[in-house]
Amino acid sequence: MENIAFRSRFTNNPDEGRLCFFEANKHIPFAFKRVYYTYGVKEGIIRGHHAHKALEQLLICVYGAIEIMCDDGEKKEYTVLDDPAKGLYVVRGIWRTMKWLKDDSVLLVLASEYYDESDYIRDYDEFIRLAKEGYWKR
Ligand code: T46
Repeated sequence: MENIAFRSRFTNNPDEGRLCFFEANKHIPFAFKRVYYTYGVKEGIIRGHHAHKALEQLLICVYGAIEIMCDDGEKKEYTVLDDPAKGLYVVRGIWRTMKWLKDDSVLLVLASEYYDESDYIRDYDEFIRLAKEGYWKR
């Protein structure tokens, strides 16, 4: 996992806010084919509970605060996303959960591939078995 800070531009008037941007293969390490976002989630809700065989993603909390748990089969890492100018790059073969720390936080995700349910591993025991077998070269 890697934390990525985006380029941020802002005008002299702070009331006008900031504009953040990133470009595929330049500011983030892959070309994305899909964008999705999760919203309308209440505080305390935990989503995810799965890993991906091949998918790489960049997670950005564009509003609010969300805790991301990443498990590579050996250790767990926790990252709080609460800055729209920062993202978390999640590589393949990582079991993840996303916990909403504030009502209505919005999670924006850039994905390296189109949606494919067969890329998901939704059973934790199967994930651990594949990780131990070396399915993902770490
Ligand atoms: C991930 C985390 C961060 C689609 O039909 N197309 C899509 O592009 C996506 C992302 C989902 N779906 C369907 C599949 C399910 O029937 O939408 C439903 C909800 O998906 P899921 O329960 O997997 O949502 P989350 O929030 O647990 O996980 C999502 C992504 O699926 C996953 O890849 O890494 O966000």
